[in-house]
Amino acid sequence: MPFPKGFLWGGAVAAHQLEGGWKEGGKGISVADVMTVGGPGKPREITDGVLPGKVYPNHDAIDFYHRYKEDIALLAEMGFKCFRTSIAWTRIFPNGDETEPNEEGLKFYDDLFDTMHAYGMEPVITLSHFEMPYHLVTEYGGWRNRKLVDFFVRFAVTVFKRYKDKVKYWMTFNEINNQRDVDTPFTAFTNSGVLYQPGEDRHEVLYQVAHHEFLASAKAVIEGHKINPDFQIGCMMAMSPVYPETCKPMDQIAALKEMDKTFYFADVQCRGHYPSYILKEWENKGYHIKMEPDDLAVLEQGCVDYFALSYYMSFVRAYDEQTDSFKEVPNPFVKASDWGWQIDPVGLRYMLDVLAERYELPMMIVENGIGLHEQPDETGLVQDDERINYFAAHIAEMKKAIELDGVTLMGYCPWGPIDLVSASTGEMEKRYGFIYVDKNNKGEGTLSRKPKKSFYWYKKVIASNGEDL
Ligand code: P53
Repeated sequence: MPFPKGFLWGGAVAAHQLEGGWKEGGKGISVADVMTVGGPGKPREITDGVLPGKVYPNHDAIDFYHRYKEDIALLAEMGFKCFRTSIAWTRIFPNGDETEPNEEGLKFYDDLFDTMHAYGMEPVITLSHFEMPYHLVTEYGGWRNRKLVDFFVRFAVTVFKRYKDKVKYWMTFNEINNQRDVDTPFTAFTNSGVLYQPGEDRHEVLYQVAHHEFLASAKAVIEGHKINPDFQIGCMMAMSPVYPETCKPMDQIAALKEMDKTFYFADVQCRGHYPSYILKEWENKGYHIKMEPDDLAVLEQGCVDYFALSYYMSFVRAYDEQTDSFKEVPNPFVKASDWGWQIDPVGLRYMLDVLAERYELPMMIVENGIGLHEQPDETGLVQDDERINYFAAHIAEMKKAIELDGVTLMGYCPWGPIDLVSASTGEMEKRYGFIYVDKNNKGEGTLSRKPKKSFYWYKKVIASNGEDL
């Protein structure tokens, strides 16, 4: 039996991608509320506040805010042992800089967690998942500003205290390493509420921003353990292995350097200090990252308890001799989804093994899945064999990582068990769910929920503790 007893089979979502109710219960405007719908080849627009005539898909999303009882009941029918969601910061501190929390927001998550527990479902909670208060962007410049550390810690401590007997598993920042890509506005804005300004060195800004987030995360870990020593507080990384294109020595360096952009985030959060390759880069580029005297000690003390990761795809890098630079190239050995995400189940085993060897921490896969274009057939059923095959192949590799390679895995939460708003494109029609939601990219539909074929398949997987794929 590769999967231990008590293995956390479940699914994962984020508040802004499914709740809707963007102005209800005293909620403030978040960064997700000023992002329009995009599509393949059409990036989401980040608007200057909420503008008339634009479509903002997160405002209503799939109305989980009002329908969570019905939705949790459906997830329970699949046998979910856990459910990962985030607490919308803006429901608790609508502007982010208040001193007192919003009771109505706290009450909402009390009810949500109680509903989960009624079905024996363990909440797995992200503190910041692409949904920080927009006020912190306009008034403070997002995480560029060190004041955000205290605002975040106040938010974290508030919810830690409130839910100390209801939530055991926490994560601080979702996919904190997404912002390694400084070329698109999306990552800096969703991760950190940062809009790069013309002429500034984006990497230097990124390192300052991330330093504030590392501090906030470490302080949250330290404070969280005081509130409940049983808390398990993790980091959360988007992990995509990067392979060298060939066995040419410089291709190895190309792949390694790309992986380091991600490892840097994990190294600080898991090992408690900056790795030497980053310190050298700062020195070589003349970067000055502002720190206060105690910061490094805080990082050292605030190491995470476990490693949470999302896994969707892998990449390939090559060294380009002509330009003496590194570049991304497609992988001819794997297929890609309609959105160009390269499907690679073996990459999951590879990634888990590398992380286990590097950090020696228990791990939780808190996202994995495939976005598909889907239509119900004439009987109303979505026949999503492609999704079933995707998951079966990934779970089989997970099993090998545990059984053959000795990886410690706490749980598995496929992304978007119920169709929801895509983070990168804002589409409803990039569907991940075991449950179909009747809503399209224009926002039309009845919002009715219906299990897809994969719903019954995943139920069987959970019931057999991963044996029956
Ligand atoms: P969507 C990029 C690369 C890997 C994961 O993504 C990513 C992203 C940014 O979108 O995000 C995570 O909806 C993220 C979720 C997101 C999910 O992957 O763009 O944590 O919020 O929905 C899937 O297809």
